[in-house]
Amino acid sequence: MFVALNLKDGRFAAGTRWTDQFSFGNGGWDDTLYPRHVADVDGNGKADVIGFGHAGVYLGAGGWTNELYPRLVVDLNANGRSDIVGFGHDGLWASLSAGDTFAEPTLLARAMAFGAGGWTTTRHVRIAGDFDGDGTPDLVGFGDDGVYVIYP
Ligand SMILES: [Ca+2]
Ligand SMILES: [Ca+2]
Repeated sequence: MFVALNLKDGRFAAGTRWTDQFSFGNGGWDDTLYPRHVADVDGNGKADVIGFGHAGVYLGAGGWTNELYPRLVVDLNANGRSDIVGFGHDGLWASLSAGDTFAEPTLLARAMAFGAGGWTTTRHVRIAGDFDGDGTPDLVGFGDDGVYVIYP
């Protein structure tokens, strides 16, 4: 994993290697199967790396491929710790950060999923944004017939 730090003047430093983990050459991290995200999981103000590996997220096993079951990393409950949102087969799941681990996933809604409307990553973008202005992220999906919003 290479990191290019922001020099705060519109430029970035040259990328330097911080770890050999989470790479295709060391562990077979292929992004179509095992996406990686960067977010602040423990709330210390510094970014952490989250890898959705074969054995879990290091969390939730179960054949999650990026093509059918995208995952987002957002701070769902606005406590400064990034949480995981997964669009699984039958719905939208969330796993809250406990700082150094994630809680068991819970089903938020039976919507915006491959098994709940035929949603796929290539045709139906799903993102997070605070649409009602309450300070917590909402989940937005661009479906076949319109835009859907879930307020978790
Ligand atoms: Ca959180
Ligand atoms: Ca909101």
